Amino acid sequence: MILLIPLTIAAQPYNYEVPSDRQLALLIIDMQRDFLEPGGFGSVLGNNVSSLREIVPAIQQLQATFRHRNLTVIQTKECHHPDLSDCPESKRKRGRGALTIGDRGPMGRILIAGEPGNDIIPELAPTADEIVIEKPGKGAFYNTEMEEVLRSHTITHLIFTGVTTEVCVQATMREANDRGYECLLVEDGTASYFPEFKQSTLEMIRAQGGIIGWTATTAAVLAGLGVL
Ligand code: TIU
Repeated sequence: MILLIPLTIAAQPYNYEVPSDRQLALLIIDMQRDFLEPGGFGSVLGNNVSSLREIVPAIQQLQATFRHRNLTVIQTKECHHPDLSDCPESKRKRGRGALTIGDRGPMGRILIAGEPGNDIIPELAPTADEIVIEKPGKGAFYNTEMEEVLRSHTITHLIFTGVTTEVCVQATMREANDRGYECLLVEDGTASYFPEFKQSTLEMIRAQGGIIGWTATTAAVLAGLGVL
């Protein structure tokens, strides 16, 4: 017999209820060297990448808790095939810096699958049996196996972390919300190169009675999981 463990997480705009912890997954979006280290995609777009590191300990704590409870953890990586067949020219042309997607930088070819710079940062490295979904877009449902993976794991509730808040995290959360998933964004587990964009994203997600979903702190999520 499978034991159903219901969870309540203190969140905004109101409590986030999960019927069974088996229906819950932790999503870690794009915590890659390409976004967090100098010389990667984030920095060739002109951003100061150092501030994103501050969310690493919170995500590590959530990752460790989900692993310990044998709950589903899914990581995503934004990347393209080496021949760029899955990268629209419109995306390559953006940024207008000296380097763009596919060019060679200090960590290998920028935003290309298999290059050192495209790896997830070592602090959050997935174990061999954890799910990693490669995505060519900002949203993690576009042109990926995400929906199939969630369905096969009977996941209905998603806890979102990662970077950047208003780009890949928000895009994925909106895609998930439209597909009927109940989504919660971890306030101190997500970061943007623009703190004011992060703040606005948190507010727009939980506005209008949770139009896109919920937000909560790492401490509240851990408390809901019975950890703190
Ligand atoms: N540039 C930026 O803020 N983000 C991205 O390009 N990708 C993700 O958010 N992962």
